[in-house]
Amino acid sequence: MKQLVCCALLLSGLSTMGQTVPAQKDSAKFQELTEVIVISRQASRNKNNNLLSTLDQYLSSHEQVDLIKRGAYAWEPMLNGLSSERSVITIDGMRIYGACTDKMDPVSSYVETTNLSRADVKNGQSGNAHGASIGGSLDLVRKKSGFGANQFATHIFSGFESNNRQRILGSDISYSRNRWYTDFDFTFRKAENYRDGKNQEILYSQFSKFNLSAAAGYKLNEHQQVEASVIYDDARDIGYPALPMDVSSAKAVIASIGYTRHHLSNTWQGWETKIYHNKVTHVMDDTKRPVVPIRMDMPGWSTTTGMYSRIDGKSSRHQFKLTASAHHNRSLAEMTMYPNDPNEKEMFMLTWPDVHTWYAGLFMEDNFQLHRQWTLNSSAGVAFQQHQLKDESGVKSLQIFYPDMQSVKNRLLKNFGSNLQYHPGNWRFSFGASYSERAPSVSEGYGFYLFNSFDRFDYIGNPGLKNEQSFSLNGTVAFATDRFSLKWQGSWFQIRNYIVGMPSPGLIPMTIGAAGIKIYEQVPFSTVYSTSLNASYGIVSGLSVSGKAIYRRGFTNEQLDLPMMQPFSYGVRLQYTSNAFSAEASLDGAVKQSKYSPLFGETAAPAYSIASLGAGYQFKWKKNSFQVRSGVENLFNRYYTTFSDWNRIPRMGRNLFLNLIIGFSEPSKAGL
Ligand SMILES: [Cu+2]
Repeated sequence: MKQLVCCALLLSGLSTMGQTVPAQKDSAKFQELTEVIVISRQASRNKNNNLLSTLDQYLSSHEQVDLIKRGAYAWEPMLNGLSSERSVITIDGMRIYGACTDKMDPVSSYVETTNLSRADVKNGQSGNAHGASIGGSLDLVRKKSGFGANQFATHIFSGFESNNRQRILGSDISYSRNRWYTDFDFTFRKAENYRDGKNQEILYSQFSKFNLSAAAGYKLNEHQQVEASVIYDDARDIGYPALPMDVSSAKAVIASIGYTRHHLSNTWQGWETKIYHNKVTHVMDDTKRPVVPIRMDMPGWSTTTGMYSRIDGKSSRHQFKLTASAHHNRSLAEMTMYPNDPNEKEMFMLTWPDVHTWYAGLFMEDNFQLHRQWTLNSSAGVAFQQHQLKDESGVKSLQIFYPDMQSVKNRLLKNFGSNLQYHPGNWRFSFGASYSERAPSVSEGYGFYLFNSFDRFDYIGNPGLKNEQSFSLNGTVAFATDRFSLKWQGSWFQIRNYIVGMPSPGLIPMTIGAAGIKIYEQVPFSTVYSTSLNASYGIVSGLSVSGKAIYRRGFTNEQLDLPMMQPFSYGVRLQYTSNAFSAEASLDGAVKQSKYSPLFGETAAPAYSIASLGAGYQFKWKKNSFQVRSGVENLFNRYYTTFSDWNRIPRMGRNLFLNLIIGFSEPSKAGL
């Protein structure tokens, strides 16, 4: 094992792993602070060997993204080691709130890779354009065929994964003309329970998902266009082996209409306005579990309506962008407990007492070309947020704990930051400092007896929480030639008034078997830092080796370790590509976790290393294209669990996958 780590360390001096790529040099300067995860299957920059893998697997390739796993489905993304309340996930700039009190439905669980072209990651305060965030933002950018190609294209894809017998089937169709385009796609996935490296079946790890998406655009004239889009996502029978409950149904409808105008003047280059609406329904229960102390139903609903308007422009040495956004969300969740004794009355309570969130914000970005090799990126924003509890009985319940509590709470959230970049030759140096604030989440503010199966405490929200304030520093050193690239990144966050659940010994929990009650409180500050190194080297034409190494650490002002922090982790990948053929071999692993949070119920995640192989072949025949990919993940069937596995459930053992993608495209007759 030691040898493996050493070997990985040596090689990690070398890559850009997976499909993570720096934003293109020639694109707008704003892009330089954005990291891009390529998802589109048609893009040559998509380096993921298993093209039909879930979005979660795509996201997990990025150094800044960690995913908390409660099973095989709906992994919860964390940015820069900060929990998901501290960052914002959007779909094409649209805000969506999950409807689960137990974080079983992150925003990323309501889309499919077929819908998306890429994911844009912004770190820290620079991710404040669509919501108050301190960790950063993840925008899932939809795929669209666009105007003008005069062509019809379609793909049919099918996949199989052996370990959990996941079947994947889908299709996309796009039709584009000079004045209009339409895109349509659907994806269906169904998986049984997976097996770990000891060939044990992980019960309740099955899932099925159907996703349908349609989009259309119409060009009003040379510089104006309207676009409409809808996504319908319907997942059923989803097991969460790390939790005591499963989900019988998780549904989302996500719709938007947008208007874009180009070239308003020499200064103002583009203006985009979008209005959107989405509704999420989450039905959580324990009907499939044979033995439970008490039967429970816990459905949740979340509805969000919003808009944003963004204008960008340039003058001699400045490029600037202004985003105004507003949204309203309604979150409601309830719990009904059915005692085993039929003579006892069932118990009902609101776990999210009809919480309404109003948000309106303004965010400005400027890119100033100071000198040929020097650039200064600055941004600042301000937002107003209101929480309002509309359910009378919910307010009364919380008033048991907080007698002076008001049903309305207003907050003002501010952020600003700067990033200085220096580009001498093949080198790039960047250094930034920023400040940002966030409001407590719905659960942190108003959650009522939310059971956490990791530390086994019932959590109660605290409406009196102050805003969290984050001071952050970040730095990048990168070097790139045609054959060799190296990138080091580091970030440091000091978060004041850090929100964390703390045991409250006098109170009695609701959940049978719970260890006690925790109330969300604020510690004076917590510190979280991350560092990563990526390198790649082209050995000969077509053959390259790449590596990465990541480490994160987080602790409070009293030196208490924060949970879910990535221990030193590494990856090495050898890739070969020719025109038609591609192959890769990779090794990923981590050392034993030494910093973890017993207060959160954590135990040290052991060291592991897993190997994977993959190969692909593609060819064209007349108007058709064929693509076959195959591979094996966890080649040696290792039994392992990682720092981000909830309750340390074991991960999947050996898994063979097969992808088949058939495309057909035809230039259509000119018209319209
Ligand atoms: Cu749930």
